[in-house]
Amino acid sequence: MSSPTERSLVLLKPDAVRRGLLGEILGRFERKGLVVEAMELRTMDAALADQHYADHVDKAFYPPLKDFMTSGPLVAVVLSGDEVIEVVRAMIGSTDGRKAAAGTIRGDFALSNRENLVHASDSPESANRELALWFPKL
Ligand code: FUP
Repeated sequence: MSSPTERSLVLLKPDAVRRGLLGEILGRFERKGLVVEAMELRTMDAALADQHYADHVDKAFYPPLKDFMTSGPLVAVVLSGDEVIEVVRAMIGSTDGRKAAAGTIRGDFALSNRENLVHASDSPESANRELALWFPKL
């Protein structure tokens, strides 16, 4: 028996909305063969930011990150597909857009360690936690 298809929580961050890159980014995921299971335009409030970034709240970079993430609407997406968590992480590239490999989303479109366009779950454990936070009814 095959295991159920994996899911990842992906955020197209406020810079992606402001820069008009939603279609470009979503199109890459669609062309890869990943499936959009749910999608919503939302604005993160302070409480959701603190929960979503629970591992980072005490770090020096967190206050400006929180300001950025709550600065305007973002698009929250549930993607599914075979090994979607690892596949999407490879497609977005490393955190710092200046160092991310060309061909990745951050490598092609971001020049910042903070405004890096996309969040994606980095493990099955974080995917479960983040999916429950963003899409509790799913
Ligand atoms: P990633 O999983 O690649 O999004 O990276 P992290 O979980 O390490 O960091 C989460 C977010 O914090 C990044 F997307 C951007 C922000 N960040 C900073 O603003 N400064 C840093 O030095 C590191 C991360």
